[in-house]
Amino acid sequence: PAATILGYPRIGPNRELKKALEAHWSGRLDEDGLLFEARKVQDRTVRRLVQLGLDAADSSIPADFALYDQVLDTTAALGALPSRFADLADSDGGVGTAASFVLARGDGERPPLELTKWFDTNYHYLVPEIGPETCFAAVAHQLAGIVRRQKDRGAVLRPVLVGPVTYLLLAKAEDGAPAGFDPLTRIDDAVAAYVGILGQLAEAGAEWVQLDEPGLSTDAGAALAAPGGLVEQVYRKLAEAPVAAPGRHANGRPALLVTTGYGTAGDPARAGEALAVLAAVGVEAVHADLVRGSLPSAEALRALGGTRFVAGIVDGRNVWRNNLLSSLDVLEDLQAQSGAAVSVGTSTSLLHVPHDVAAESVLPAHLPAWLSFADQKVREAAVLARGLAEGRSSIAAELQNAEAALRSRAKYDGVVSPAVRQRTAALGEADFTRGPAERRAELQQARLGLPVLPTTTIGSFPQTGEVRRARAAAQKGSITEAEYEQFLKEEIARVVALQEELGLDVLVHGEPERNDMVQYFAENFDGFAATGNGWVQSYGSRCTRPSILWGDVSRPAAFTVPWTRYAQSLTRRPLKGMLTGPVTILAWSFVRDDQPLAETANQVALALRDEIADLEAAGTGIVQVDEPALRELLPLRAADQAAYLDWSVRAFRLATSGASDATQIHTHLCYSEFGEVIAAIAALDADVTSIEAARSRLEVVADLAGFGFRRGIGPGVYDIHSPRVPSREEIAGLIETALAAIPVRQLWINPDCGLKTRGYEETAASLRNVVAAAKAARETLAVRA
Ligand code: THG
Ligand code: ZN
Repeated sequence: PAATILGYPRIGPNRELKKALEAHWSGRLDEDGLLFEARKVQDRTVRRLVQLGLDAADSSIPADFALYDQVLDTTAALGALPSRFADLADSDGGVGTAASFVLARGDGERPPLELTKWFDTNYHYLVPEIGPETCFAAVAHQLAGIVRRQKDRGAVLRPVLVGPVTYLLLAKAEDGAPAGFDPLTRIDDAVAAYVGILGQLAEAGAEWVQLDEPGLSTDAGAALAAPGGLVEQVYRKLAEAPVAAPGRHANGRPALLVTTGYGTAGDPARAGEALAVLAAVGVEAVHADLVRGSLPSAEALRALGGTRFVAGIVDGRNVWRNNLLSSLDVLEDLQAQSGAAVSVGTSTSLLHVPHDVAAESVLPAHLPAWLSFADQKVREAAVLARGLAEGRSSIAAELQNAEAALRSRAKYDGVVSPAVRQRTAALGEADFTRGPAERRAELQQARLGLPVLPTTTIGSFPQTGEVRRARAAAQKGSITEAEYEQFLKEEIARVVALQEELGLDVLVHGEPERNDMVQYFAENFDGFAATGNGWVQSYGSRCTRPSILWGDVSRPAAFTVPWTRYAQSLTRRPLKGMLTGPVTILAWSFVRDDQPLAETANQVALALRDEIADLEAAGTGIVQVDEPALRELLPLRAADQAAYLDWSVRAFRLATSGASDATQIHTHLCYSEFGEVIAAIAALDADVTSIEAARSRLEVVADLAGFGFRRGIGPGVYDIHSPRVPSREEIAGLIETALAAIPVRQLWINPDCGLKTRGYEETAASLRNVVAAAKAARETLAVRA
């Protein structure tokens, strides 16, 4: 294939698959109905990709149609059920659609497979659980069925699986496996099953199979990709597989395309070596990410020999229009240097970007021409492939259009704002530093007068259907702005009254005015635009609509202040102002690619700093700046992590260090695997940090104590990820655990995370128990003292 993509958004241009899945899970659509809807999305995708320039006859189109998650589908194709789900297997070891949803969502007493971030993205996959006894079989029935059906319709697709090395790298040892068990020790059994799957797919009509090995771009995977290593052994076996099926290749198996992505596969100092290793054992095509990863060396390119090279030059992770001219320069160079045939591809699957810029109606007029969503990216790959094959003149008009768009972007008003540039250029160390922490603590305590073990929540209260309906009505104009504001005020008043009644010490306004904690800030900052339909899958049927940060960022006017001030006017207890931190704002948006992230982060930080100053001026004594995504952007390679942590911590400090020493700065982080970033979290220098902890039964307090964490800390004592109401005794036990490791004057009592997704009934009952447990602990402490 001359042009291809690694994968395409699966959710449907109008979230058709999301809606069908949710209808199915709620009982409104049976399995046949769901599969019918899923096939409609698949057929539409194939039609659309042909329209956009891919060839339906030569395996250019990936069959990448997971209903929930591609790692889950690989688990299903391998029949690799964890023992706790062993009963879900069909008679031949297969895993059907209903069974796969049990893995994804759990049932009755069984929790689902764990969700974890897919590399350094905002997509989450279901973690395979592998033990010494896990079965591996060749049961790729669904995938083979898709290939067969599309073949009947005239399209020879290229089925996609997660490759065996990455699959086991991403897996965790199942509960009950011997201590230190490494899923990779099961590689031979897994490879044997992949060999069988290649046969099943060949029989279904596949001529090529795509095996995704992005795991080779991590430190752990890179170590396996060196010559003579595990990757070489695995792919030699797959390439030599004795597959008995009618196909084009000598031994009957389909041709193999091995993709990498999310960085440089293998040793970054020897870029391309991992690809040469794969080529040498007989893999027919290899792919490299040329956006995040390095260009393969000339030596590696020569070593590719007859192996096709898929150049991942169209960015699968961001939305900016490709610089076709500079891409073509690179591609021509690659073609000249490698004996290999070069195809044009995407750096990763297009899963990470929305479907189509043309479906946008609310973007500011200047933006669409600068952007490329999935459909535009497919065209870019096709155009580049044509330019490479037929010469620049064959794509002269496209090159010119892309150039014109880039030029207009570079000089557009607001892309560079002199006022913002002057401000970042003038920053000095003092702008990143607050007064001594002990002094701050004294001033804050004198001002706030909080009891020991102060209780609070993370910020959001349940977003009821009523709140969402009111927001939608305001957007449509079916209620007036004044009516909407009145509605929000009543909602805030209710939430404040509830917290007073519950007896919480530090209150919040509940955030009913916010849709998404990043989009809300994007809508109120200059240099940012929100999309209308730019949905991107986050996990399963859940999507987010990342905003687009296109210009220099500043904050034209205070926007959280009116809500915070109103809420504070209703209570004498301290009420927190709530902001989202600079790193999270970047992590959950599409960010301009024409300057370093650190520079953009500082601009966002200054906008937040302005908002904090206005909150202080309005009398707010506590401001929380959430950074749930601080760990998300952490680079995959250890060698790159220190530089990232340096700029990200500095951005947080820049946002918060304009606050007076008497203003208490809180932050919230959404994860409990704390160890690797604990020093960075301490360096944020927040006065109080709340973290997720309840699910791991407060294991994290040992890390905190070991590190010598000095500031206020609120390890969550109420797991808000489930509707379950924790009992007072249970919470009391967690507080005891915390007190055993953390000095009492540092400890805060709070839930794990925001309450946005919970219902009011369980929230009130749970918070009542949280407050009661905290009060009981205070009394015990007073007696002991
Ligand atoms: N906001 C943004 N990005 C995020 C999160 C967020 N990335 C990481 C994490 N949180 C992802 N988790 C979720 C959780 C829930 C939903 C999406 C991502 C979700 N989405 C709604 C849906 O798909 O129906 C749509 C929400 C909406 O209307 O905006 O429930 O919090 N930016
Ligand atoms: Zn959280």
